[in-house]
Amino acid sequence: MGDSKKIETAYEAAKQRYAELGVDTDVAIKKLEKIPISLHCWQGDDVGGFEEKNQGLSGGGIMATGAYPGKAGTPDQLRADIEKALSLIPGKHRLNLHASYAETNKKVERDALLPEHFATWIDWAKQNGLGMDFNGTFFAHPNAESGFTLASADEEIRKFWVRHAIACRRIGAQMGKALATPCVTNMWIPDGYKDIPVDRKAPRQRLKKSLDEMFEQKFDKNHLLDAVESKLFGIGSECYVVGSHEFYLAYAVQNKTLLCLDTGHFHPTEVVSDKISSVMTFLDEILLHVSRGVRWDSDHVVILADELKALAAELVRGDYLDRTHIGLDFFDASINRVAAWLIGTRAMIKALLIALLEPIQLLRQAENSGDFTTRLASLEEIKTLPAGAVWDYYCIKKNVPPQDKWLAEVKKYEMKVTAKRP
Ligand code: RNT
Ligand code: ZN
Repeated sequence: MGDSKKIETAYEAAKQRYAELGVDTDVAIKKLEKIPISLHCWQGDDVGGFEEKNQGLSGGGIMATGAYPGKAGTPDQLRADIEKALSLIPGKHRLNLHASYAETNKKVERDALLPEHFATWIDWAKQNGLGMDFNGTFFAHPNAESGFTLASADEEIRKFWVRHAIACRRIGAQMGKALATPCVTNMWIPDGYKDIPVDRKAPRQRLKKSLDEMFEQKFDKNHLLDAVESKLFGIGSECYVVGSHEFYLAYAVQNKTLLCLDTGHFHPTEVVSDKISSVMTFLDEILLHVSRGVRWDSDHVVILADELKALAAELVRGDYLDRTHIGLDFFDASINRVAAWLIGTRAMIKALLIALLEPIQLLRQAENSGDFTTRLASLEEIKTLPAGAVWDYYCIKKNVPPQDKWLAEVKKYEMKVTAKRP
């Protein structure tokens, strides 16, 4: 029996098993194929970007570690790597770009960036049928060396970053217009203190002022959606981060922006899965940065962990998928970077599939009738339902390698392409 035949047979058996629990696997697959994941460009080159003088990440509150060979060194290499990754991921997805990936002939300051500096990216996205999302780059820059950007007490520096944000929103709006799908433009700043501050108030007031200035201009929501991203602490901002969760949640509610919840930006026992239904009671839409926190790091490659499954389950159970933009945010320089994208993105899609296959009626019935014994027992039993058989079938239906077969493709690409890079 050929591999595809085996997968189809296993799928038929899985379909029957799920049907017994009132779940239609074909319907789950139909829903799954409509969920785009925004693939972050920065996994491909350790958040390096293509500015004239590559400043690296120092001082930015984030850090890529590892020295695996073969990282993308040019925009064309990065695009080729992303194309390779996308060719091995089922479904239609999006590209999430940072402002530092502009393509300019000569040095263009960040506050002078224009949509034309992203024309090649936009054309490429169009050719590949990808929507685009965008991010301001508020780190790895001389004007970020003090550790403060939009919340800086230095008015010239603060204004510089406000101009950068305004430039980014114009670029995002142009991306959305050109690709006929709204571009979620996210703002994350590293601002904070390594040690205990005595004034927690003034920087937050300055940040509010900057945000108000940045978001003054209104754009068509079909082109641009603004998002603000909170964080608990960063490297070098352990004691105080200006843009905390409370700060941005309040700002987003008051100003009707999207809130970006990065799953690596909270206390280790605090989970984003529990926050979705709270913030969605007050916000129209959210952006997710799906990541994996490990001890002090917030950016490990996403895996199919319990919390990822819980997050996906919340999106499905609450019917929030239409109001949620799912982006990824991790950067691991210690393994093959194309494989990192694939591991993380495939894990995210698997989690969504498992959520869509959940026999929710049974579970709700148990909960609503107060039968918590059945609820817990059922939650345990469904963990070993044959979701893997549905996943493999979904992969072959979408013409991408099922199981671990994508890895051989990545190794081939490594030998032929990435390993040859200087
Ligand atoms: C940093 C934020 C931010 C970055 C990217 C590169 O803690 O998560 O989203 O990771 O913008
Ligand atoms: Zn993030």
